[in-house]
Amino acid sequence: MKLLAFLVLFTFFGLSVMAAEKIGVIVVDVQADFTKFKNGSLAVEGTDEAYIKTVEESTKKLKASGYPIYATQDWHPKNHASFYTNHPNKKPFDVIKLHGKDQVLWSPHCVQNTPGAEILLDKKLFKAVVRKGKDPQYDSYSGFQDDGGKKTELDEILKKDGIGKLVIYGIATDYCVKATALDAVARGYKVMVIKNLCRGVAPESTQKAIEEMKSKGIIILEDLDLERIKAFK
Ligand code: VGL
Ligand code: ZN
Repeated sequence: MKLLAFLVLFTFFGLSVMAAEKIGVIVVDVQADFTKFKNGSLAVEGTDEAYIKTVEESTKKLKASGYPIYATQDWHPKNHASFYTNHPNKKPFDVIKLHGKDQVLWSPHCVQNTPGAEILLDKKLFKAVVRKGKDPQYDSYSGFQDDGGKKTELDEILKKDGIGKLVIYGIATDYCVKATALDAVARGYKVMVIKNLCRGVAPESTQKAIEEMKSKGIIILEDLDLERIKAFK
């Protein structure tokens, strides 16, 4: 009887602990509008064709190593509150109060069903694509939830797949990569960010974002390092 109880408990807890330790990869917002490569409306510095190729090659290597790959996709309605064009007398990068919080105003970008919203990597790489920023009233830098607290399906998908550790990279370091990585830590995931596979909107906030992520226990890898990822504890 004791042995049976032990076996049942071991199987249940042992397997659930093992399952929770799997590594997943999140490619954040590698979309046309954020790139120089595609002349995007919110093109981030350093997002040329070579960058996209490197991100694609790195993602292929991670997939070939057996890690499931997920993508986030900024996916705004035309009337989204983060677009400066939806506020009178505002210009790009102005900051307003929205629901009591600072909101940077952006050029319209990643409008649903437009070429600018397209993810630039082969769609077959992804186990799931999670769209965010769909509510016209709230922005959503994090892939997990928007600024109004409404969750996406990301956490549920990762939990269902037994993912406990995340490798994260993409655009932009100082906005959606940072928010997604910090949110992941807050939800109990262990996180690595690959710095040279990320690009930031501004140098200063990008440097700050790296420091903030480090201070929250996120491991910053300079480049793709399959050995370090394999040894991710
Ligand atoms: C992002 C600004 C506005 C991002 C999304 O993907 O980092 N930045 N929307
Ligand atoms: Zn956006």
